[in-house]
Amino acid sequence: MTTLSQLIPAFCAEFPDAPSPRICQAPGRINLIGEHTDYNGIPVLPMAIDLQIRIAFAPGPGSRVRLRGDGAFFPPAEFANGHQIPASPTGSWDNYCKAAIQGINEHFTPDSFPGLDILVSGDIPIAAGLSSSSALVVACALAYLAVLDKELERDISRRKLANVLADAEHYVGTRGGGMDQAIILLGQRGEATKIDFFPLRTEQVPLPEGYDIVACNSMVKAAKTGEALHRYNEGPLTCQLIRALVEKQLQEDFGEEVRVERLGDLWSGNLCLTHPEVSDLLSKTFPKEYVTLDEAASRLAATPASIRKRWLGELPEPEHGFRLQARARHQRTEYQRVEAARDALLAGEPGELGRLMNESHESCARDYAVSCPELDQLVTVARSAGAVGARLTGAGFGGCTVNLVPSPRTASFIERVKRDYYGEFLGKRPEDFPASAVAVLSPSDCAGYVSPGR
Ligand code: NG1
Repeated sequence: MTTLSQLIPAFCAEFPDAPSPRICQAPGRINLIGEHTDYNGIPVLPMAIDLQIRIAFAPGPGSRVRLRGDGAFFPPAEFANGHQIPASPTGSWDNYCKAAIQGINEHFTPDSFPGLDILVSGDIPIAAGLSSSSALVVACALAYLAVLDKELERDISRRKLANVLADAEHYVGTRGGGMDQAIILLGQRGEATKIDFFPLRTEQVPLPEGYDIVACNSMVKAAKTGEALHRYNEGPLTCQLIRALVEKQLQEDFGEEVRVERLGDLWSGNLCLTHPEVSDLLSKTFPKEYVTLDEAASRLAATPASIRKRWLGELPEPEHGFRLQARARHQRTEYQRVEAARDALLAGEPGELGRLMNESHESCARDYAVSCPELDQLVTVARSAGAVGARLTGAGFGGCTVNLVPSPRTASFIERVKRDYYGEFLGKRPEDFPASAVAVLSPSDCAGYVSPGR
């Protein structure tokens, strides 16, 4: 990554006609537990990490947004700022900047749409489940706010901005929740953060002393574009169908209008069901593993076409129907695990946290089907190499695992993972994978502006 002192001269070389730039940065994140739950309003427990997207920026000419990057992943791009900014093809990196600008425009409805020059640099591995994409969205948003003369906390709170950007990122085609934007904007150095949604709220949680949080990259790219985008969206879309069927069941049980806006509502608000009550409700709603589109339609007194239109879109129907029972079970059990993990951290019980992380991986793999053979192998290797907890982190389908490792064992853990996973399983020579494939991560500061002197 371009260092802070190199960033300003690099910006001036790219944009010789621009005024002197400012700098802002946004960290990646690693999620300790609570996977694929945020979009249902069910809590998560991530931490911001000491890997960053860092950008130098200045007002640009007219309404032009000019983007430059210091890596091959960031080819030059340009677009016009305006009311509705047309998206580039799926997977283009400029879409993340467009998402941020469009989201801020929708929030502030400015009279004019200023230009912006941006030079992006960063060391968060791309498509590794460490949220490089949301870090880019947040960093671009901070830059654009400054150009609009809007100040964080004065004109928009961090909390509000996190919500605005969670919605804004849907622009790129993913139907994600609000975990990434929230932890990137609200995380605190030295601690993990339990995040609850609707309304967004955070609780700082200490990390266990004498343990390291280690990320291991499976080296399977999990870019949420193309095929992987559809696989990711299968989670949020099928959860909408689960929600509708559960709502229907409740209406039948209570004989009145019960509204469930998102699955997390079951545990809060008017319903405030206990975990055993939710478990009973889900067993009743999903007595068998699969629900076909026709069955769902008849249950909801709707047509398959209207179910597609409202919730599923073009999601292909698997041969036996949608696996709603197991997906719903993951939501319920993961909720319990996040709460138990927070309690374990507050009580100083790292062994319990590790156990919950292991269980979470099994649930993500078996019930939610977001793992892959490489991630499964990597957690197996990690556990035998000394991790007390190992699980996939982030969207899954590749990317990284998160591991809880007793600090005295970290060095030998890293050696074992290199030998047994990268060497034996992937068949790579040590020089064929980057040293950063295994990284000890510390909980870092949230996103903000940086003075170049730092
Ligand atoms: P990553 O790992 O950054 O792709 C995605 C979603 C999160 C969350 C996790 C799974 C976005 C921006 N991020 O994260 O909201 O659903 O998957 O827990 O869509």
